[in-house]
Amino acid sequence: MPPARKPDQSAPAQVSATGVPFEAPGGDRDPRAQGGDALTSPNGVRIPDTDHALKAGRRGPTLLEDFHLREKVSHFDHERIPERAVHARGAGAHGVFTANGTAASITRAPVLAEEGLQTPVFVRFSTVLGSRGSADTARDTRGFATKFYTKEGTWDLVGNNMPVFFVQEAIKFPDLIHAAKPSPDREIPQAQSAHDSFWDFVSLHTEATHHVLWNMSDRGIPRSYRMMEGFGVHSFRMVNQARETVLVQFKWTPKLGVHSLTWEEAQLAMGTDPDFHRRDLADAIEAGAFPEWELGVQVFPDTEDQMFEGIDLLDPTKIVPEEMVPVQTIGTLVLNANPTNYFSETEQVAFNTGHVVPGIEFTDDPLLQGRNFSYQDTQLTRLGGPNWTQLPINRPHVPVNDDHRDGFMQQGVPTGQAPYSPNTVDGGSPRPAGWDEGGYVVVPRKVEGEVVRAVASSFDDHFSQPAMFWASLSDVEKTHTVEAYTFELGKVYEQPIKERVLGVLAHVDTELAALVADGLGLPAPEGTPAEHLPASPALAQVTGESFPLDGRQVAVVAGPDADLAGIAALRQALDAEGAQLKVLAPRGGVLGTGEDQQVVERTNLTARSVEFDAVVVADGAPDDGDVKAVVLLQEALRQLKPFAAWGSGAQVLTSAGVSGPGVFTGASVADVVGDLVAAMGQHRVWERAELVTASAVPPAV
Ligand code: HDE
Repeated sequence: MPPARKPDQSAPAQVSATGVPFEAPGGDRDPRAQGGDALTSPNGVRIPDTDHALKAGRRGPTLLEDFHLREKVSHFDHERIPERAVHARGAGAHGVFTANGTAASITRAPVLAEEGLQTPVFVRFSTVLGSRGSADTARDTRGFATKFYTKEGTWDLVGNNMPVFFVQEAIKFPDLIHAAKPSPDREIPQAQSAHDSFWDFVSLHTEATHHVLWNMSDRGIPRSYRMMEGFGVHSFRMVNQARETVLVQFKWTPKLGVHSLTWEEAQLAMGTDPDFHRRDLADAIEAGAFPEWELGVQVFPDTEDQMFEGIDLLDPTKIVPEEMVPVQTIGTLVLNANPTNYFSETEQVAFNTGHVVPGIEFTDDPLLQGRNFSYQDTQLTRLGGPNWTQLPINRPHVPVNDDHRDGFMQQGVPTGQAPYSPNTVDGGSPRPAGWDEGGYVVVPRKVEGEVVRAVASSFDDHFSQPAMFWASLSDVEKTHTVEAYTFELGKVYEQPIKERVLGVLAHVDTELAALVADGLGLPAPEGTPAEHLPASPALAQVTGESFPLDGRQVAVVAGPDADLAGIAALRQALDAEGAQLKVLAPRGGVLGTGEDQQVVERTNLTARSVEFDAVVVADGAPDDGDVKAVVLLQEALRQLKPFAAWGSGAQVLTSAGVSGPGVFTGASVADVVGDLVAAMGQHRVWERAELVTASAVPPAV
């Protein structure tokens, strides 16, 4: 063994990635941030000119000697890392999770069990199919991945906004994704499931029926990441201090309710604002309307067969209705800070379902077992090696002493001579930690069975749960779901694929199958719908319940002669509800002077209906029939948005053909604002749904 390093041979103090010492970087400087006034090269040398290459003569050849040119361009050449194979498009935020203590009886994980404990988190929301630059509002499942930086190590809860999955086994995942991604020859369509290979796959894998139905329902086009539920999908095993176990399924419930876009809004947003969800999340956090969710669990006894009343808890295509097993709230998540740097945080964050903490264990769900391999594996390519947990956003907030050494981009400088265990050279350190020291000691469980490539017969029922989901939807959601199937299948070229999908739908519900067939101009398919559990009201989105308006957007149509004091009063009233007002006028600039002055935030050219949850017309707004303003009002009418107008603003609505339920007019702002706020709390004016159709222009109310 070599002698210990002498004090006078100690290495220089560590510096941060940006070259400054970790301790006391000066001022309020973050040592991770680049700083200093002078432009430098990556090795810290000050650079006098970054606009011109070093040349032999002003019009002469560029010299290889120009290290600044070489490094600048070369670094740029390598700026991109591979995008995620799935979930490439995403948006993230920092936050905090606070446990309420209810889970103490079922888990020993303090992050969930310790009342009042606050754990920092980073959450990344995503679409699944599109590339990193694709539009946010595509019809798709949304990812809802949460990294908890707990006192016992990092825990990643990598869920979706839908509680079921397309396939029951991980080995099917590459097939599913190959079928759902754009065609291999032309690479179209981008971020869409409306193409032959997707529908070919799901019609041949009827286990996908349940998830497809969720995708075709309004859940596939959320209004906002802030208005989505989240689900862990799999059953997990929880272990308490007494080493007793239960099975649980996780659910995030948004404070703002679950709401969706209309298909027309989703399509418009893809053109007018492809960053719709990303912007909504960042703007809400920026405005202090911090998004909030309750984390809940459904708890099941950990029986030998891991079933609950005939529902296989290991089958990720099944749910247990909340009416059978209520969701118990165990904590609250608040997202309160936007990322500082998109790449360093949202792009480099890497989740691993295999990262759990003591008190949370896996089940034998074959999808989960496969995921536990995949997430670690994919980071090796995407983040360039096994040290991805050392990236700032991925670092555990607890000491790490893992005996792992070396590898690309190793950022630690381990000391000691014995990176193996057990050892005597480093005095036996690090040593294993048992249960009492917080070690991840797996609760023994018995497993026996024959080695087979097969699943249990309890995985064979592919239709009863989709049938239950369909039966649980409100009428308006059913209509949207029929339209979504009809749209997507209408984009499919091969008739046999459409017919096969209709054949599948016939096992779900006769009316659903017949309506979609009718829209496609095909005969209604034969088939007997599956028997199912009673409808689960918890699965419907449109229920009459009212929700807070945090971060909602309202347009006020105005112009040079508008009642600016009224606009100021409206803004104040909406501010009190957490909603934001945007002044819309024919031209940009400022309206009025003095106290009541209003900045024009959108012009008729830059605004589109999808951006707003409600539209108000001010007294004195122009009633000149400007086609862009009229289109905005008519679109908002079709999209079932609440309207209000005061004074002469009411005439602007009438001229545009806007009337009927959810249109509030009066002499002053005070006359209309209460009704407006109440209607926005319902998300849309659902009573108007039957009166307007997407093709009715001018509207037929
Ligand atoms: Fe994923 N999934 N997945 N997935 N998944 C990835 O990991 C995979 C599945 C989910 O914001 C990848 O780091 C397999 C279910 C989210 O960074 C990859 C299987 C659920 C995210 C991967 C599944 C998810 C991913 C791609 C079938 C919901 C984005 C990049 C067994 C419960 C996380 C990466 C983020 C990402 C594999 C199924 C959710 C390739 C093999 C079920 C939210 O490893």
